[in-house]
Amino acid sequence: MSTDARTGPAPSPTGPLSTIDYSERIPNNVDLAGDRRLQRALEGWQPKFLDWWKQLGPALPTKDVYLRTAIAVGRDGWAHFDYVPMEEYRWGIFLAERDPERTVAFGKHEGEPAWQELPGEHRADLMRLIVVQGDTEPASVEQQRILGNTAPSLYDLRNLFQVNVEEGRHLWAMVYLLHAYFGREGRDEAELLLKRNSGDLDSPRILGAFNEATTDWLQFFMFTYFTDRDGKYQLGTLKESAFDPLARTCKFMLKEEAHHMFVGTTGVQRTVERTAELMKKHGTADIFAHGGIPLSVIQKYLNFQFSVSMDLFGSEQSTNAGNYYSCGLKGRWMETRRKDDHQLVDAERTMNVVEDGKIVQKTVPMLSALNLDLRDEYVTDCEHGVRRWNQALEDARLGERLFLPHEGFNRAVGAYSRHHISPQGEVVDEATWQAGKSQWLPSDEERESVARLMVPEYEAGSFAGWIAPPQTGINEQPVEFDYVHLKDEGLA
Ligand code: BYC
Repeated sequence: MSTDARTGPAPSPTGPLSTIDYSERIPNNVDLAGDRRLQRALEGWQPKFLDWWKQLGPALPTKDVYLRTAIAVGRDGWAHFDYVPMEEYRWGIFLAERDPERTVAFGKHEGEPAWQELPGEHRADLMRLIVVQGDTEPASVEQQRILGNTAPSLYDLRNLFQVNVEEGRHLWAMVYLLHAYFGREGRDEAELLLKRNSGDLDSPRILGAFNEATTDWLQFFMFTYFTDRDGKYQLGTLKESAFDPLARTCKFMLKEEAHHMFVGTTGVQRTVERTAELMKKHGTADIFAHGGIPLSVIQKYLNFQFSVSMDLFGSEQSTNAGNYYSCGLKGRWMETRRKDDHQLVDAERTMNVVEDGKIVQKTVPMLSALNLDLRDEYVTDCEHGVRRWNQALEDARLGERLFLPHEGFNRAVGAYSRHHISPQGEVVDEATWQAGKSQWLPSDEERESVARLMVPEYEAGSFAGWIAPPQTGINEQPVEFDYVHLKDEGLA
């Protein structure tokens, strides 16, 4: 197949309208050609993005990858699969369909038509939210840059690359908003999104979890389970925004996000399944020597990624969050399904705080605690995966179980950040924390032992020994499908 045939004009979608125009340099469904200035500005940013991708995107050289690309923003049109060379992936700008009847669902503008233009008074706050969101997208690609070198299978390698190209597209989504609505300042911020880098001492990414190294594939699966899930919840609140272009952008991003979390849920599950198998076979929990990852180490990875992802919700009590809500900038999860006044001026709730060495509850205004409201929804969702992983242990007739650590464990942001809390939720002193840390979080040696298991498996249908194969392949292809064509034939 020629490159043109692979990446040329998109087939007609079978679903509803708003086909994405692939004849443009920047594929889009926002009639970019109708705004020459904006088009030129974004075409000026495009080569910088491609340079960044080349330098900090996936390091493994590939010929082409079996990827999903959106061809229309309709029910059926958004997921089209084909082999695509990674560097020729068509990153573009896709917004969900506009609903001309849409009104603001909460806050002081409730009932008014959603905003098609940017209100000057909310310009700074909206830009901040868009920049923070935008900053996470390239950060995750940078964090995952070298994972391709140790992929446990071609199936997993494809999934990694799918996640990477979509995070790249999510960056495009935020850059479009910055260019289209925030003038020179927006263009400057778009440049900075490529200048800050994950883990860079001088110019790090904005949020903590996006500066942590993704050391190995277990960490990647935990990241896509816990950290991408923060993405799901944050996008879910921005999807409610009165600023309609932001709402429509996030609505479309959420569709793509679902696959990322699937990669995390099933990746951890397959790791647990293999661990259980090896534990039974060898009659021991200490299975590093037998080529598997001990359950205790999986728990420590879980503890780490859950706690740094909890930090991404900000402080439990935040006047920022209350203001965003009252002004209509950022709603709550499932805002329109909530049965209350959508103003919350008199509403209250309880939250946990540490007082005199104990965790106690205090009552606070609901408006001040909206980061916590969202985090609670997130934690409930996180529990589903843990139940699923424990089912795998139960199916293997093992007594051990995984669990989410206490919300206060290992926290750097919010009410617990000045205290030490054990995974079981006990407030502990500095000495106990230092002594306990090695039982609760992965040590350098454990990370090295995990890294030693990360040998690449590039033969179609083969899987590294530490992980079980998936139940089914991607897009109804078999598990042994040749998902990635590697550049150096010697690698495969
Ligand atoms: N690390 O008042 P507070 C995703 C800052 S993930 C470092 O509590 P607020 C994805 C905070 O910025 C979703 N700093 O914060 C996943 C603020 O700084 P400024 C990303 C932190 O504003 C996987 C200050 O502390 N999207 O999409 O109520 C792969 C005071 O904090 C951290 C969003 O986050 C931290 N963890 O809430 C790819 C949505 N936490 O402003 C992608 C947009 C807080 O005083 N962002 N700070 O300089 C927001 O809604 C809010 O900015 C936050 C913070 C929820 C993050």
